[in-house]
Order: sequence, then structure tokens, then C-alpha cells
Amino acid sequence: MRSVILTLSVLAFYPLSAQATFIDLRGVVFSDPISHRVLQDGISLSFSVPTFGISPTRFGIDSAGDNDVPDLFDGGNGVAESTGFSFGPLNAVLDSIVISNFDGDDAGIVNFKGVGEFPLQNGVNVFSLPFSGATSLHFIAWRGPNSPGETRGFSLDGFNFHLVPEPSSLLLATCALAFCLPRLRRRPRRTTD
Ligand SMILES: [Ca+2]
Ligand SMILES: [Ca+2]
Ligand SMILES: [Ca+2]
Repeated sequence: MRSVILTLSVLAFYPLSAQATFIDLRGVVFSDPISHRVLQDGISLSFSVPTFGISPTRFGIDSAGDNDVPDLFDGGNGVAESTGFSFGPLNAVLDSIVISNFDGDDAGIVNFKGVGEFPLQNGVNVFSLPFSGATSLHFIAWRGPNSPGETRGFSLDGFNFHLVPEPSSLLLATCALAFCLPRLRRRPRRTTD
């Protein structure tokens, strides 16, 4: 019975699908207001811009001036709003970036350092990019007209990640299973006669 419990415990720690987490930036309260950092499920996500506009349903940049939309990425003040971002320290995969309020007049990009630049669209933007440890600074930026517009601006709603088990931990789990399973096979079955 102890072997069964140990085996089940190992499998519980290492499910076939790695743990997924969605860091929701709408209404977020930064755990570190200086570095604009969010900590969730072991993943640290940090931003470089000092003035974010955060509402219950949107997350954007409140740039200097009154002509932008504070809780969206836009160019209403005559400059394209952008922010750097980085994450770590665990091995993880960035599955997707979720964008909303992205209308026909909007344009934006995400630039992953060393990987390339990709146009954003409304909804779930799938990337499936693996990262190991703390990352370099990547960028999300407005690329539409740098002037106010009725529907201009998009919200950076959040990031989908899943964690990748450390190779040493995975090896430990594999060894534990290798130890337990032969003991289970050798255990004689009870008979009723
Ligand atoms: Ca502003
Ligand atoms: Ca703005
Ligand atoms: Ca818009």
C-alpha cells in the first residue's frame, strides 16, 4: 500500500500535461509596484513602463498627456505607447498573449528579443515559445496612427504560460516510479479460497 501511495504521489506532482497558468492583467495589483511585477504560480512577469492604466476590464499605458486612452495601448498623445516585459525564473512556455478591444483601426506588435516581431490581433495570439530562466526584455507596442480615434487602442488582457518541469526533478520522479513499479508487480494477489 505504501508503494501505491508513493507512486500516486509522484504522478500527482508530474501530471501528463504540465501546469498551465493565465496571468490576468485586467484589474491586476502588482506584487512589486516599483518593477511592475506580477508573481503567479512561480512565474514572475515584469514590465518596464512606469505609468500603466489598469481598469477592471482593460490594461494599457497612461502616457503623458490627456489625448490617449489611459487603459489601452494607443497613440493618442502623438507617440506610440509601448512597454518592455520579461519573465522567469522557471522554465516555461509562453503559450499565448490575449488582446481585446482590437478594432479595424488598430495595429500593434510584440517583439521577442532574438526571435522576431509579430503583429497582434484581437483575441488569443498563439506563440508557444519556450523560455529558460529569466528572459531578456521583449516589447509590446502600438503601431496604429499616433493620433486620437474613437475606437483606437487595444488592451493587453493577459499571458498564458505553462511550466516545464526541471530535468533534475523529472529524473527524480522517473527514478521513484522505476523503484515503485517493480515492487507493485511482485506483490502477490490475494486469493479467496
Ligand atoms: Ca494620459
Ligand atoms: Ca494609452
Ligand atoms: Ca480599439
